[in-house]
Amino acid sequence: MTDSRRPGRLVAAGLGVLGVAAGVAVAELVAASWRPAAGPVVAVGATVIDATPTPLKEFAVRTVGSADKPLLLTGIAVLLTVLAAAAGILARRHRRYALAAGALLGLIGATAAVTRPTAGWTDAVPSLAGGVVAAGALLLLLNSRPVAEAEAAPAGFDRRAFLAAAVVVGAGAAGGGALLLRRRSGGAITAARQAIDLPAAADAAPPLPNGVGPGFVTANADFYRVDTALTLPRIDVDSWRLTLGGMVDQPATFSFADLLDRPLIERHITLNCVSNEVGGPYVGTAKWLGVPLAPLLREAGVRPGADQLVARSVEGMSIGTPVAALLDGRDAMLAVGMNGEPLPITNGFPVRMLTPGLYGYAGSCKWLTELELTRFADVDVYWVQRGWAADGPVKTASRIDRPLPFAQLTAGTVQVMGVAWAQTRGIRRVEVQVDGGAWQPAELLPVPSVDTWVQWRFAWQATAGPHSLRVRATDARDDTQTADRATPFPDGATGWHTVTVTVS
Ligand SMILES: Nc1nc2c(c(=O)[nH]1)N[C@H]1C(S)=C(S)[C@@H](COP(=O)(O)O)O[C@H]1N2
Ligand SMILES: [Mo]
Repeated sequence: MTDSRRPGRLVAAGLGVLGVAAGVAVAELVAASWRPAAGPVVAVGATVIDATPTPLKEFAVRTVGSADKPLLLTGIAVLLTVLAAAAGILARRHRRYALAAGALLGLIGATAAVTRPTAGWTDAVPSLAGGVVAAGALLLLLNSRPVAEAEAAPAGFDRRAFLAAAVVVGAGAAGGGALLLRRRSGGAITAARQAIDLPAAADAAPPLPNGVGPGFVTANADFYRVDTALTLPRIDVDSWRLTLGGMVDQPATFSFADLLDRPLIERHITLNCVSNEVGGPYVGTAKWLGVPLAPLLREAGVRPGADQLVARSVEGMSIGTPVAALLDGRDAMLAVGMNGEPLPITNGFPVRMLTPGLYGYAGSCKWLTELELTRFADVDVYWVQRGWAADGPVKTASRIDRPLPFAQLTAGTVQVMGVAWAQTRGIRRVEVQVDGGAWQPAELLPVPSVDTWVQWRFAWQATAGPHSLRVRATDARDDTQTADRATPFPDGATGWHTVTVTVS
């Protein structure tokens, strides 16, 4: 009798996957309608990201770029499917495994959700609800009988198939509902962003000098994106607040309108990532609009001894910046605009910090919500906890953009060109070396300030054969880039960018 009720292994595995899918769908629906960040999939994914050792993160950024997040989500889905199938097979003999599977998944999701940096205890609710649903659905499916083995069932009525269909429909509805809710709230934020009419800067960006080459300003759509956010924080500007506190005389809270009421500055500034390899793509230049940070800090009254400004974002990132850098006269700002429009959501909407001359991880917190004046001795921020340098000054760097690596060229004059940067110091000289020969000066195109990259070009008389082209830059302090190769970890890559080409 008991045996006749027992589904085959394959059926049991399928029922396990169905039950868990129903649980996950319900958990995501509860989260989406209430607290999007508390969804188990995103919470577990974000926890995995934070727990990933730095070398592996580096490897991921290097090899898969921004595909790392979809890959992580796919990995979670595959693992969950395997676990669910195993739970179904185990529960076929002992029903308590269904309960154990529901409890385990619920607890994993709940633990991940409540331990996120900005979470509260109630963030456990979606996952726990999902766990209960998963266990319940699995038990229901396992306990029902196919018609062939159930004498009492009416002919043609397969109770298990019916239940399975019901669970599929239910899970599909819950999952679809969750996606719809997410999409709708995302759409509302996108619309609110588009409706924002940013005021003109009180202190506008100086016009770009004549002779600036194409590509000097990076379009928003082409601007690199580096962050740990598995799902984009979608912030409602009306309820958004920025608090300024810690070691200050006058703590303050700002709404978005409060910030826009202050005199704004507009500057071309090049931003780059400490994880960028020599020759890498994680660097871009935009025209930023924002509230200058130094006057804000002076008004608040920074107490003696406060040497670090910790910026925190809505999704829990923390970024520490030396107070000295913020008060030394550079154009550090709370940016609200990028290339003439409100900040794109990917680049920190509605407000991000931006500190010229520091790598993004040390001065440019996106989706900002809190500024705390503190000491480096008292607070280790996110990347510092993971071994990166507490201070993040940009190293002088240069890159060859044309010709592309392994290009096939024809003999004659070839325009070699690229960019070099040393924000806050400026670039004095760029030199090109062909096949290890003498360093030859490249022409520098004009720039609006020391805070942007410099475009350079070099007319090369190319002769037939394989060649290597190499570039190095010297900053305005007369420091030339070192030839020593260093990895991005822990404070930025060094070495000369080299490109190999063939001329015929
Ligand atoms: N909230 C948040 N801000 C962040 C990060 C992040 O992971 N989360 N990454 C930082 C890093 S490492 C860089 S290089 C810049 C990248 O900014 P972008 O994505 O606008 O180019 O954002 C910085 N600000
Ligand atoms: Mo970065």
